[in-house]
Amino acid sequence: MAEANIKEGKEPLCESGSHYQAAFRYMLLARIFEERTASLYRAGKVVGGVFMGKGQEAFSVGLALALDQSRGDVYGPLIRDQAGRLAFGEALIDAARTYLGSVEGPMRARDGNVHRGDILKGMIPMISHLGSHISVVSGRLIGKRFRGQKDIVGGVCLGDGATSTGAFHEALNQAAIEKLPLVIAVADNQFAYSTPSERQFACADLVDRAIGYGIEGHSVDGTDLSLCLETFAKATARARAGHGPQLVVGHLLRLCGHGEHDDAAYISEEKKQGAFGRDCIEVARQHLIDSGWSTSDEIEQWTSEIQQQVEEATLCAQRESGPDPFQETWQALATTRLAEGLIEGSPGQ
Ligand SMILES: Cc1ncc(C[n+]2csc(CCOP(=O)(O)OP(=O)(O)O)c2C)c(N)n1
Repeated sequence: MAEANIKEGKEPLCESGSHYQAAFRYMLLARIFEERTASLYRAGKVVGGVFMGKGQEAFSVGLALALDQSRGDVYGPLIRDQAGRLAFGEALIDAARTYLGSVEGPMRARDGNVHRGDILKGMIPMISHLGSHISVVSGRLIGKRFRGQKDIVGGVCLGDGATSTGAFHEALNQAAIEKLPLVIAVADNQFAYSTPSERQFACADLVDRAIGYGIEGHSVDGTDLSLCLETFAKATARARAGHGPQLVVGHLLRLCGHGEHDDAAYISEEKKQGAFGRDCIEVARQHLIDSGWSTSDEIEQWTSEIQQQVEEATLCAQRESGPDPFQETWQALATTRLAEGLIEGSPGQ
């Protein structure tokens, strides 16, 4: 029987300073960019919602860095995965252009801010926030299997609320039966909008569900970057080696509202002071200093470089125009690319 529910230990098995530094910088870039975007939203410069990944950056980056775009891995990020998107290769300017409605952006300003992606690069635009996202990534993996492509892993991101939907159960069951090389990252941030976890599921840890589906599960402190990197590296390697779907549950707290329109008044002080209420960026910053991998001066230097980078990207996107309705074809972007034969296996090829 497959090994199930691998509870991650407190100590990471191996670590490299440069890998950890790189992960931290993506986390910092995501945080600073999202804070800038939130302030533009409050100033009325962003149309649509702004959803932040505050508190989830370590978990997000852990999955994205474990995937390998050059091998054809696919990644299905969600609304709180700015850090992972950047780590998987999204250009900051593409994120800024989408939020600011520039026609130069990857979705030509037609899609919701977080509904962006690049199918050719393996980054699947999210179709819904909830469980149906899994089937889209599974479909991509099955397609690659039909074409004989091997050793490819798909990573898909979910929240705890997604695990309460029927689509989650159907998709997990199918992935288990097909033994898909799928890593399902569930960020248990203790809330689905304003519904707390205790009103959503009765098991002690969502990872316990892995046993019922016959798949392997991993439970990790999502505020600890070392453990996140370690856990996702292990889960991805097992998926690639043919051990089937891997359910990775990260325990953390959403350190913001559901979106910037929500003040999160329902998140109690007790939860904020709880074991998973700490800020993963602060934890990682301290770890960099304590391990001697970086000094606080160095981290300050990165912070100001990143602030500059974010400023340049947002200013550039703000100067660009929106789409001209008379020039646009209004076809779905993926369809245009299919028609042009740009997607592997498409009729045009
Ligand atoms: C089928 C469906 N029902 C409801 C919604 C509205 N909705 C969007 S996000 C969300 C809560 C998601 O919570 P969770 O999965 O825990 O993710 P989190 O926001 O905490 O990251 C809901 C109910 C939706 N997008 N799709």
